[in-house]
Amino acid sequence: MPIVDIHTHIYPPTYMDLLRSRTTVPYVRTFPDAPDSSRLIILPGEDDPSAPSTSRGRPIGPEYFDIKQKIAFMDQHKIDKSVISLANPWLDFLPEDEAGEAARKINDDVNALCAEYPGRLYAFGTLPLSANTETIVKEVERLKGLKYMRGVIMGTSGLGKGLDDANLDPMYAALEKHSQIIFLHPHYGLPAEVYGPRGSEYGHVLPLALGFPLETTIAVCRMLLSGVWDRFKGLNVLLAHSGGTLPFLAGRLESCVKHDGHLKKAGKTENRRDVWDILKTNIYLDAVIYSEVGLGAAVQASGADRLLFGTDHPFFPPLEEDAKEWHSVNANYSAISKAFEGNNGAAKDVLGNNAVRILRLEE
Ligand code: 5CU
Repeated sequence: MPIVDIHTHIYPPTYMDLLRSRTTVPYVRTFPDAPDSSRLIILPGEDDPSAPSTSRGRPIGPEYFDIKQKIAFMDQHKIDKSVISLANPWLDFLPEDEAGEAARKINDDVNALCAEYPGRLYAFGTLPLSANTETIVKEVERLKGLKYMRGVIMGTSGLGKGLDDANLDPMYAALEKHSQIIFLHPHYGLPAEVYGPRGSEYGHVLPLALGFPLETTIAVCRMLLSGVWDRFKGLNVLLAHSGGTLPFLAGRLESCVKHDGHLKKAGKTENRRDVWDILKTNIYLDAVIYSEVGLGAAVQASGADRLLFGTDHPFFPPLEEDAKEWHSVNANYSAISKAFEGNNGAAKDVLGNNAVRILRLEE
């Protein structure tokens, strides 16, 4: 049985060049109080000069961009295959006239990295979402011809107005037509004010533990409420972090829909696909939730045949300098073994068989 990591990121050389050439978020820079340590600044507000130095981005080393380090990490953690993806914030920040070419270069770069390790690496491509829809659709079509590409990763901003924007329909249509899955991943979190005036005292904990999953949850609920899956019944989406909080909140979402007078008056409470149908038909969930409790909700919502192991490498490395194994990875392994105690078959499916089947990793 192969072990497959479907949530594992890289910043390929072209993208690193871009980050190093910039002086505003997202970028890579050093700070005067630590001139030898490059820091990756990607999240909104992370370069606030008043923030403590340890919450200014994160240290960045070759594990973020050197494919040999990805393979070494896979070997260390007994991972046979990885489906690598560009990490956030992808190309969201690029001007319209640069995005198309950047996407082509980065996707070619990532495809070439996969070709160095045939059978071990596959990838999700990235789309030039700040370009026009014609350019986006062209890239979806071009990705079909890249041997190792198995779908696309994207954030929640869409063309700038979110994923319930009807102007995204040509992209959804192209992705559905070419059977390309969307790996939906958060980046923007929630507005900093929700974390209160003491937010920066808590490092990255609140934005990463809560902002990220809530961002995903809101994005996917907006897709659902706007009828994306009523229009594109074959559109498949893999949700990061076990669906944010969607499995836990799905019942509440449905109840709110059924009790909404505005939706009823507009005729939107009838003849619609409900969240449970979509969770079991169009949505896949990664198993990057670090506990059997969250994993249990994911299994109940979508089924063990739609759950896929991941690590989030190179994020969440151990803080001890000499640690070889990553706690974050072991927490995900351990959650799977506890959630599927006595059901070895399902555990193996989540660890790898599902990914091989869903993402065609034997081709
Ligand atoms: O630690 C972080 O900021 C992140 C991030 O930005 N993206 C991600 O996928 N995981 C952790």
